[in-house]
Amino acid sequence: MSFLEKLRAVARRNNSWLCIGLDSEFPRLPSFLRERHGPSAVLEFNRAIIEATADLVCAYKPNLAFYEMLGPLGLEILYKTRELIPQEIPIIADAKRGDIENTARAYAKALFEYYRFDAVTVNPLMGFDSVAPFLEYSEKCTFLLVRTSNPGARDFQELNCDGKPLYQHVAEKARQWNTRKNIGVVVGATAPNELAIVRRIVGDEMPILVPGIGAQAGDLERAVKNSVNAHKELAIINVSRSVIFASSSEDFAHAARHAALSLRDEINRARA
Ligand code: OMP
Repeated sequence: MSFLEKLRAVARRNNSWLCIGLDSEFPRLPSFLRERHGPSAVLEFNRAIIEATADLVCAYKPNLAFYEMLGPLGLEILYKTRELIPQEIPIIADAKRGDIENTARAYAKALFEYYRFDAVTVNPLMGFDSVAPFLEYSEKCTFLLVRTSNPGARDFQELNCDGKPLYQHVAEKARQWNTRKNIGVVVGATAPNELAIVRRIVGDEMPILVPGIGAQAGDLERAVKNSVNAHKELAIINVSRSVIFASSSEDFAHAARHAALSLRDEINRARA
């Protein structure tokens, strides 16, 4: 089953285009969990969040940084987290890779074969040969950073190159390189106008991963309206901190569920 088939099936079943970012930064976890488990609290935290929200999401997106910061134990927790997520729910590894061809091949092998993630984020600025090894996995999806959500996105991504901003060239390349139908793009919710432009460039068959709602204050309604395709789908709205850290007390999983439920419904209202 391809990433797109898996994504659509879960989105339909859960009536959801919400992706929860498992950015489970150890120092931000509820103190009672940290005191009870030490760094392994990250796994217990993820277990509770996944159990509380698995019927409300279209995907999960762990950002590898929050696992790598714990050293080897963090990588073990990442691997085990992968196993906690029901098989039918796609997992996007937010790894933001990008390197020369043989190194990219090793990154792709690690993320797709060892960890068995369904999708990965890649920074495409090193060009096609740095992306190609990921694209060989036709059942997986490679999300290319096009227009990121952070303030510094303007430093390079909006520079005028040959009459248009650099991010638009990247979106055009994403479309050209998508011969296996396994590319997605990343555009921040903080850039709603650019989202609409990118949707026009990439067409209706490509998923757009949209981070920047909640802690980064992107406008959810505009982001959703501008990123969905003609069938009001394929916009994966990622929210991390404002869902998983909705409460820092014993009720944290319940609070995460509550936050996820209202975001899912808000996304659906904006799609309608
Ligand atoms: P919150 O701001 O807590 O919802 O987290 C956003 C998540 O999306 C983090 O894991 C970021 O690394 C990631 N992200 C962005 O915030 N901006 C981008 O432009 C791209 C990403 C990403 O690739 O997911």
